[in-house]
Amino acid sequence: MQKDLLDEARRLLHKATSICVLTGAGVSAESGVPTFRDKNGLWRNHDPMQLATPEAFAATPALVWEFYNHRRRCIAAVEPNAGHLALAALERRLHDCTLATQNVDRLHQKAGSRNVLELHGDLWTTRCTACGVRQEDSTHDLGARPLCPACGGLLRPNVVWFGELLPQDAWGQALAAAKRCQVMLVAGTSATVQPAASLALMAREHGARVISCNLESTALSKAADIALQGKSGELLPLLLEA
Ligand code: BJW
Repeated sequence: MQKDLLDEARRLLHKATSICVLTGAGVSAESGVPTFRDKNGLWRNHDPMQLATPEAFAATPALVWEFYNHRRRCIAAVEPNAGHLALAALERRLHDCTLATQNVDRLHQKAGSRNVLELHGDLWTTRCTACGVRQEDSTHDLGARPLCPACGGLLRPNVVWFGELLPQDAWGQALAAAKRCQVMLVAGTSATVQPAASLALMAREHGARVISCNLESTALSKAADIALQGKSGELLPLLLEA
């Protein structure tokens, strides 16, 4: 059964000239990056509303920075897996391939993907809460109250918290890619967070076939044309090999 689905998905992907990919934390799980909502996920012991909202940062910046410094140390030590590499290879052989990721770990870029839209920002960039300046900084631990070298304001992680708008440029490009693609490939996301999760449905409304790869069944995998169950580090290379 899964073999038939895999063959059908491979056929669709090989025929397509325009593909949009949406990834989530599950794609980095095999690299050793914890997901959010799985039983061993980041939010097993933490309330997201106390760590991933602008209100939480305003109330307890040191606690929020402790969480993000921990995450920076974790991703500094990991490497892309076979799923990231398969997606990078797909981009190299296709003229129109857009990778929209909810991940903030930069592992797609480390694997060689170039056309990456970071819908939820990234962990290696800081943003000044006073003057707005963004700066790349690969220091693993920035301390409890990192300050802006330009104006002395408090820095925050350049990620998108609940209640905040997605970066409009990245979101606009992701929407356009979802609307024009023939196949939308969704991997490793619980598809619970909007508006990112809506990209796949948007693609479908515009005529794309939707393929989902996830360890578990999700609302999106139920709505997909083809739902493949398994690890993305195993499924994506099988699906995308030339
Ligand atoms: C594997 C695997 C393996 C494991 N192989 N698979 C309706 C419309 C619009 C907005 C909303 C709405 N209802 C509610 C909202 C607001 C909110 C929202 O969606 N809330 C829901 C939770 C209900 N959205 C927002 O606030 C967004 N902004 C917005 O909408 O602005 C407009 C607006 C403003 C004000 C009011 C209303 C609207 C912003 C969302 C920002 C999300 N940010 C986070 C944190 C980023 C920073 C950080 O990293 O700390 O982004 S939350 C967190 O969830 C993170 C992730 O990118 C995101 C998605 O998680 P993901 O990637 O799916 O991970 P998991 O853990 O959930 O799932 C992992 C999956 O992998 C599982 O399915 C596993 O089975 C699978 N898996 N191993 C394959 N090896």
